[in-house]
Amino acid sequence: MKFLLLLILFTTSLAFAQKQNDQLLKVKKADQPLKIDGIANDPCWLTAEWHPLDQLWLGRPYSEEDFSGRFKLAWTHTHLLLLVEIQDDKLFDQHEDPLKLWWDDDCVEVFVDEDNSGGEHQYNHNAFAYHIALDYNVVDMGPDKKGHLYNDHIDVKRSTEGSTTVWEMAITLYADTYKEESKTNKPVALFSGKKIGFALAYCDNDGSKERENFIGSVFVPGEDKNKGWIDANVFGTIELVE
Ligand SMILES: [Ca+2]
Ligand SMILES: [Ca+2]
Ligand SMILES: [Ca+2]
Ligand SMILES: [Ca+2]
Repeated sequence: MKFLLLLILFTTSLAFAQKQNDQLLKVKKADQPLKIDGIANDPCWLTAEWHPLDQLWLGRPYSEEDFSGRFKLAWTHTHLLLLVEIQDDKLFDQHEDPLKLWWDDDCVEVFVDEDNSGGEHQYNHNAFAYHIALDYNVVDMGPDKKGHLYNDHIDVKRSTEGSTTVWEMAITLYADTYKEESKTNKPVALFSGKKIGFALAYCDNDGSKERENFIGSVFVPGEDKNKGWIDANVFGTIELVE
């Protein structure tokens, strides 16, 4: 009986949990389309401000040589634009198959909730959690509870010099009505004033069987901080401005 009560309390708290918009970033519009080449000399990157990627979601405290990261955002009417600068002492891609344990290879993870609704998204498209691998494969879990490639959602290139990797991406946004089997999923148009649920993370592995660290861009309250892949309420919010 006690267990049943707890279960009811837990499920209702999930259902009524509201997206908080306290971790808000304003994102400026780019005047020109991006040249996706992993080089940050596009006009929009010269004026956009850096945001830290420094919240430990999983793993042990790390040194600056092991990992540090920061990012910039911009937008056009067709794409959300993202620049990620990562210092990582070893790039590690142990699984050649992009759909095998993709989160245990070095990868950038982009969380996008197009309508900023928040809520549960583990096996649906209320939000996407794109894992972008070193070889540019883009993976998320589909409604069939399996990994799928969404390479046509993100145009990405990286450049690596020493331990610094610059990732440059143009992300196409899709609504929660997205269907894997459909050829006619329509991208969502972006406009000034639009709010989008957003978070960024990096899975750092330098040679272990499983990822060593998982570092995110937003503060997640509570003990379990690895919630982004299930719960879009923990994402930050971005607001598109001119
Ligand atoms: Ca560029
Ligand atoms: Ca590392
Ligand atoms: Ca949503
Ligand atoms: Ca690494």
